[in-house]
Amino acid sequence: MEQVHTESPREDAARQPRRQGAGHGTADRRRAIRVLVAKPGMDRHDRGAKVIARAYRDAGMEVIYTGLHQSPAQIARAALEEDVDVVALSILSGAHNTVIPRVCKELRDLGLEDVVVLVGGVIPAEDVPGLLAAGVSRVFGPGSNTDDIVAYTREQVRLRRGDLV
Ligand code: B12
Repeated sequence: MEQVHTESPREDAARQPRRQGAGHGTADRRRAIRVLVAKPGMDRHDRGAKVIARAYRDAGMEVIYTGLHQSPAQIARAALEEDVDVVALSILSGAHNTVIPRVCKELRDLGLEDVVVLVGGVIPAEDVPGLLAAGVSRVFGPGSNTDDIVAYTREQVRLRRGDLV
């Protein structure tokens, strides 16, 4: 990965299969939300990814940014190694229909079904249903409010951790 760790990687995560039910324990409910911000494919538009990474960080979340040009397998592997709650994919290249479902599949193949997958960038409205069917929780287009994104992300993680307050 190219850059930015807010804390050191969890090395043990790479060697062990993901815990069954991870995220549902009391301790897990209290831990800071961990977000992998990723740029899949050949897209060089990185402003949106950096805006989102900063918004999450300012909201107290732990953020790992992959940098540019990540393959679906690299993104899924990073999600496993970093033990994240959220994979936040930013894509403006037009390749979303190909790349995003592959990321979702790679995550499933690694047993990461409980990770929240969010997508943002330039995504035509007619492509959104296909991305949701592939496993994406929600798609955020240009002009999306970062407070709304942070609030939605918190809510989704809370639901997945079984914290229904
Ligand atoms: C700036 C820009 C560039 C810059 C990029 C600089 C950079 N380092 O990012 C430069 C000049 C390099 C560039 C190059 C190109 N660009 Co350009 N670019 C733009 C432009 C004008 C603005 C993008 C931007 O930075 N917006 C500001 C950021 C903050 O907004 P954002 O990324 O949309 O993010 C917001 C939301 O989408 C969302 N979000 C984004 N990511 C995520 C992720 C998550 C998880 C969440 C929750 C939310 C979220 O939240 C953010 C805040 O609201 C857009 C047009 C547009 N209006 O979008 C075209 C645009 C993206 N570019 C386009 C094109 C075609 C290109 C080029 C191919 C042009 C060329 N022929 O060379 C190249 C491709 C370069 C490459 N290899 O990728 C097209 C893409 C078309 C498509 N997808 O179908 C667009 C849409 C222009 C157009 N209307 O045709 N570009």
